[in-house]
Amino acid sequence: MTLARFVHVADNHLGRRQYGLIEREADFAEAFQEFVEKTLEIRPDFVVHSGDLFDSHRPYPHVMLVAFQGLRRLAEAGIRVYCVAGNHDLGPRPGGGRGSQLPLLAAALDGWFVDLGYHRPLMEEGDVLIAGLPYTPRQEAPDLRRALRALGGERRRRGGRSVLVLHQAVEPAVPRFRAELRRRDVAALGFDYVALGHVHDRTIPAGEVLRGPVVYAGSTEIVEEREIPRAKVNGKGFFSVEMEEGGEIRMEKWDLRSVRPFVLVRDDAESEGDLERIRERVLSELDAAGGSKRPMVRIRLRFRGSPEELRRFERKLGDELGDRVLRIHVTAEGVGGRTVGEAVSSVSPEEILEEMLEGDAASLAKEIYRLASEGKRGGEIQEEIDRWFARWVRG
Ligand SMILES: [Mn+2]
Repeated sequence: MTLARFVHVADNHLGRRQYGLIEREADFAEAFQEFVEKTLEIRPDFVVHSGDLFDSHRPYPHVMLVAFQGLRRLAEAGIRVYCVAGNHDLGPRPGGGRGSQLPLLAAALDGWFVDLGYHRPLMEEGDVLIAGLPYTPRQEAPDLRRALRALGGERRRRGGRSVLVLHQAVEPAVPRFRAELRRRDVAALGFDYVALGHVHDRTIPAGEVLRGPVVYAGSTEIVEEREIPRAKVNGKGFFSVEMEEGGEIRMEKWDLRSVRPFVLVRDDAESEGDLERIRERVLSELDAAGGSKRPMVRIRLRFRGSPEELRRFERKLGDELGDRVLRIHVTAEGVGGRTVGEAVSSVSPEEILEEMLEGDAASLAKEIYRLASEGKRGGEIQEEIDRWFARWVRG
């Protein structure tokens, strides 16, 4: 007998404007809306959301509205959403600590949206205990593990069915040196289902009936190019989960139709002949792309020719494909990693910074760009850098 049925979703990254394209921002909103539609059809007892609802801790007002309207539809259908903040949802709070938009949504949705955190990590929905903590960075992993042990103890004390919701890098999905937690430690806490976010490739359930699975729902759209190959095989979407009285778990995979198809071609090119071969490859992959939207074409070349040759190639492809694709984005790297040419419709400064820099440096550069583009002046930007530096030194 089924005791409870819920939906597990994560990493919607609302507001992400990939390649600076407004169409890509709309794609992320549409994937989220399709998740809402399908969830209304499923009519689960509740939803767990494992973080990164937003792409930024400062979403634009229209992006907040997309989130609010979708969540309100679930609320009106009597479906409560239990959410934790992901690293993208979180930003610095003046005076210390981290904050997100989730408390605002919780207040606006009057109990139908629950922001699980260190302040309130446990809730009960019917007979099911739901525990969750926000993203906790690696340098605070000891605090996270302590809090998890306490939640595991509380679960044992109460008994009954239980779900744990987290947004973390868990080994072995993530290599040990970048992970905050190990899967077997998480599994040992004894929850019937562990709903994870952060890794954007979804976990494919290993069988029909499971015990205590530790599962990434995956992102609902393609956030990073490296997700493309697995998205082609496994799709993008969310899970519905049935909890049986005896502790068995049955998962069902739901794919989203609105996800933008990608044609990704990485190749070496030394001559115009090679470019011709690559052009044919793009055309045949485009024929096989499928999907309900015009594909995004992404070509990454290691290239020995001239920038003129590359531009001719890009123009020819553009003329040929024009209305069959959303956009063609070609980057070419010369010998030694030097960029010899880039042909792209419109790229945001954030995208360029992301390509140029890595990790903390990219985040800091984007933060400074954002502050400057919001009209912040020297002193305020300086304060932000000081806060960043203080955190970096502590970490
Ligand atoms: Mn994410």
